[in-house]
Amino acid sequence: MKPGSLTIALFLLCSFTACRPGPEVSEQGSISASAPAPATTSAANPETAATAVPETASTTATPGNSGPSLSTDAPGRISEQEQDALAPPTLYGYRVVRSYPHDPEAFTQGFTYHEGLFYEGTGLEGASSLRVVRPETGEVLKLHQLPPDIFGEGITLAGDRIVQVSWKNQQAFIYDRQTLKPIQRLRYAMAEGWGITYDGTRLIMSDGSANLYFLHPGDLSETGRITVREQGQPVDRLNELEYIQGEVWANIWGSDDLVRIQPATGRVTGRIKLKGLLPASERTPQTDVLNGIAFDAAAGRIFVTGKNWPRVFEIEVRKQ
Ligand SMILES: [Ca+2]
Repeated sequence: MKPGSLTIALFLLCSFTACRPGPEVSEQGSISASAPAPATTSAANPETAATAVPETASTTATPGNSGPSLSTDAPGRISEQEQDALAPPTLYGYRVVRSYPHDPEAFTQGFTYHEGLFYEGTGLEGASSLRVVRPETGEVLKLHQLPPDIFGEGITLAGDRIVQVSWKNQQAFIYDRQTLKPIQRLRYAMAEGWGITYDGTRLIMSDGSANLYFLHPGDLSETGRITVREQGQPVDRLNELEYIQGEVWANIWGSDDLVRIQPATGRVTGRIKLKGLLPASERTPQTDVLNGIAFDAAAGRIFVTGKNWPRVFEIEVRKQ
């Protein structure tokens, strides 16, 4: 089977079985008008180390994003829509199709693919960068260093531009895709920036909570948000994102799992278990967490890597 065919088939199955809009959509105004503060996790300095997060880590409740409510017009029964919201996600394993070299000094925070090249954003103050990388060799073809006080986070392509967010600076850096020349800086309202992706119309951003924020690509104003839930429960620590054929895929910070999210509802329809992807023999004290999903839309290829990982893996997901 051609790589990616299974993934596409599963998407088609999803579209017929479980991708109808649910009750969780919350189209709100700007954060300042609708909520006192963006939701944040209680984990301290979550992006600087791979320490385990206590089980008590929780998400601040956000007005307008309460859990699925049961209907009152049909006592004792729940609607099909509500059953969907509470259904367990499909579980997937993986198969490595191929691996590519990756700079083990790259503290990967943003990762995407376009026309034969990886685009990668790295983090840490004093070491944050935006780079264009040749997949086959790992060669850095273009490099832009961020100011030393900026901790770089997620990146995405949006047309002929690249958007790179920062961890706590509330600033996004906009670049020309071809040259990496900085075009402008824009502010956003979320207290923290983690991951970002683009669905062709909207930027979609994570902030370490269970929320995804939809932003206007022109000025980063919020046009809506959803809370991501798995069987009705919020899934926080959403980190690096990738828009893949109508879904948002996210890796969960500190875990080896990716989740597949319906952007219209926030429902987690699938969970991909990547434990063991980077073999123990290739791990060093500097090796950090899984972080980074990229998608080759033309060929249906999925790539994943991690912070300071020596390799990028092209994977095929398989239903367990
Ligand atoms: Ca990505």
